Amino acid sequence: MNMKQKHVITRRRAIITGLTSLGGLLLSGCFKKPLPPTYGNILRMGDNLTYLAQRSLLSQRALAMEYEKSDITSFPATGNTNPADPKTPASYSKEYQQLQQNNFKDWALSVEGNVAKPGKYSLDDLKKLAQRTQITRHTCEEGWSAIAEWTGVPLGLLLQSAGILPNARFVSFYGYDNYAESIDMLDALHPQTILAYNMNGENLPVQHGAPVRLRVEAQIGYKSVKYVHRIVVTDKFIDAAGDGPAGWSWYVGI
Ligand SMILES: Nc1nc2c(c(=O)[nH]1)N[C@H]1C(S)=C(S)[C@@H](COP(=O)(O)O)O[C@H]1N2
Ligand SMILES: [Mo]
Repeated sequence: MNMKQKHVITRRRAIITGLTSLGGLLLSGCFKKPLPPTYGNILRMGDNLTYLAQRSLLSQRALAMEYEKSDITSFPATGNTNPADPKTPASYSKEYQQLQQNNFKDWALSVEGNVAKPGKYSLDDLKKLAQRTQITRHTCEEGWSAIAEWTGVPLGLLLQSAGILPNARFVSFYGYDNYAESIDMLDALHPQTILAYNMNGENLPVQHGAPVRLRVEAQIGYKSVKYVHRIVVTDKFIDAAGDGPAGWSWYVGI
């Protein structure tokens, strides 16, 4: 290769690098549109636009706004608020009831799927990993929002300690009340995506998902699964929530 050819290639590379740093908008517009994994499901058509818009326009590392302690508000508990209550048959879990009676000492989180070391993590195991504290706004699809402080282990850290396999693309979360949701690896590795065990400096209360709940600050409130007991890393997309309660979209970035 002569010098001139080499120069042209280097220049082309520089242009491509420049384009990438423009934010991916041009690249995604010209070459490949990021399609949500629910693509083709008519009930979840809304995902196509929101996923495309956010994944193209926003930096994938964009952080949700964080607040001061003085911004913390009262926080309603919604959806299922106690899987130990047999009067709520749809969400009742005997296992959860027994764990709660023993202050969750025997609780363990199962990490499964496309990880090198599947296994169980006790609350102490999780607390030994580095923690993150964040004061964020929770936005519910029903039209209310509230601010609280959450402390927990970044999901990315836990997944790294379990050894994410190269084909891993999604993570599903299962709650004791049979509630489930899934997110993609970008949201799973997002620095503000944490498994929270403290709320406002105290142990996470039962009505808010004790002993551990997910916080996905880059998305709407219903992705933040309470009462998490099982995490499954998958290469294929699993619509863990089915078509979503009442037609909720799979992807709702905020
Ligand atoms: N396991 C479980 N997680 C859940 C829900 C639920 O019913 N069960 N409700 C979701 C919805 S719609 C919202 S708005 C938030 C409510 O969390 P909160 O009860 O702490 O306000 O949890 C989400 N995660
Ligand atoms: Mo919600």
